[in-house]
Amino acid sequence: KKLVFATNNAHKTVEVSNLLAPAYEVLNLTGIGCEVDIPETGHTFAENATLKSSYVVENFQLDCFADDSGLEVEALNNEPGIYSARYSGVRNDQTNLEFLLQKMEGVTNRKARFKTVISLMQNGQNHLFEGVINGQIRQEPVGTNGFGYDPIFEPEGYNITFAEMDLELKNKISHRALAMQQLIAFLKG
Ligand code: ITT
Repeated sequence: KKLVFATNNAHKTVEVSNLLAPAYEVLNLTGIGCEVDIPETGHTFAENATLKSSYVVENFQLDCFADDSGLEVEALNNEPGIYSARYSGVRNDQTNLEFLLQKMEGVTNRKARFKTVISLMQNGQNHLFEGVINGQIRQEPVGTNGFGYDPIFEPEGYNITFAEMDLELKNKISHRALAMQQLIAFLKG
């Protein structure tokens, strides 16, 4: 069975495809011939996830799901949040990570959490699933796996960053994995 995932983020596609295999084959936006960067004008993860999933329903008449996610840092009033993908003003993971580390210079409260909200549009109905993981922001980036802020995020209960984990471990514990587990349970009915 095929499931449409309304994303342009190749890293998200890899993580999600892995969680849905072998039961489902995942088609991302490129996979359905959608070349658009869907506008994310909402004020919450849920609103933005719904904007992405609804866009595909309206323009391609396909049921689908979308993921809106980001990093909330306590000492930064939960920034970058929904602005995680372009926190520094540009859409570049490395630049955004360095920008965040700079803001955290001298800050002792390193508490942060990653959040994912998934919107599943099925038969005209919107179903929302949320995943959260707590952790802390490292002083320096470590690790080369994953994407985004992974090299500076150490999840609670571990002494390595997301970027030091293999896909299998990140996919057991991450915000996205937790939201996906709920989506999968829902799909199983
Ligand atoms: P789509 O909207 O096309 O799905 P995107 O990259 O724009 O892709 P978001 O709007 O949800 O996705 O922005 C999420 C940003 O938050 C992403 O670019 C990363 O910087 C960060 N992020 C989200 N999940 C992450 C993860 O698992 N590890 C590291 N950073 C993550």
